[in-house]
Amino acid sequence: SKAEKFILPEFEFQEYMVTKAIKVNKALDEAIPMQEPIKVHEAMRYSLLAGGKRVRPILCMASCEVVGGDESLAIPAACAVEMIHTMSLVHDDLPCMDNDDLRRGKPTNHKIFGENTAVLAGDALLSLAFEHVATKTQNVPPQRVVQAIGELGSAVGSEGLVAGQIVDLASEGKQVSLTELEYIHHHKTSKLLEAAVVCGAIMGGGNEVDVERMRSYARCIGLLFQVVDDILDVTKSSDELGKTAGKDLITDKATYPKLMGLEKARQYAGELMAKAMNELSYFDYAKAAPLYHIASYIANRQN
Ligand code: GRG
Repeated sequence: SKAEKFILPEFEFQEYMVTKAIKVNKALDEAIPMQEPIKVHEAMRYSLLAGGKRVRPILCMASCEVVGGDESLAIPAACAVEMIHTMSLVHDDLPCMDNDDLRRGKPTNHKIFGENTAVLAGDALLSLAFEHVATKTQNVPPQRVVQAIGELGSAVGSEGLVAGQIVDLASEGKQVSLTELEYIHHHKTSKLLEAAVVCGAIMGGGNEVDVERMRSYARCIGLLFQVVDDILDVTKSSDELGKTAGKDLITDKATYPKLMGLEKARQYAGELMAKAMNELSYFDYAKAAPLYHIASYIANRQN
């Protein structure tokens, strides 16, 4: 693959991811103490602490560090991004949306707490995300905090996640063009990854050029994530004729390999990774190590 052409900086990637995830998990745990009304706080904590990969908060912290900031500046923003991501999953799983029973290997929020509580827990997580950045960020100029809050808002709203979800819902059972597919992925996946990375760079004190380079990096890896997901869908199903293949046939879901062919999709993934790496080349090589490795990981993951 294209990825092998890049020489990655030597770096303990696994250890880095685990260390960062532990910090994020601790901060998330502290962000929502158990208190009255018990039911909603329990529901919020259930999904937030259910053990996602924490890719978005880790990206936020890494982006803060690449522009020269201390990780601590970005931790509240990193938590906010994970709260938003979690609430989008809770609402996405509801019977009125995707109607899923399992998420992160556990019963979905509404299966445990009921639909009404799941809706409210999602709303509360979304509100808390903004409150958390506004009140818990320290040692960052207020103008930067306000800018970051604006980025988060636009990533979630009717020009962000909500836009992606509503276009996705409208496209169900229809033929989707490559342009529409890209629109859905860009809004459902890339926008929040972008906000995570951009907020990190803003909190870390990055200048405008740095912030825009990191935005471009984030867009590339967001799209890359989806293209690779689609490629894995095809390659997995041809290996084992497993569940994925069956599901695809039924929903007739549009994917990159279906719309552009497997080889073109692989080539596209390679180009996206190269572009992401190129944006990083403007930063200190050692400080950018985690971000190189995250891009490479997204490009080369096998499941
Ligand atoms: C945001 C107000 C508001 C409503 C939500 C439901 C909805 C609108 C949007 C759907 C967003 C959605 C489900 C996007 C898919 C994103 C995605 C790639 C999820 C998988 O992310 P991972 O792999 O998951 O990072 P973990 O569990 O590891 O965190």
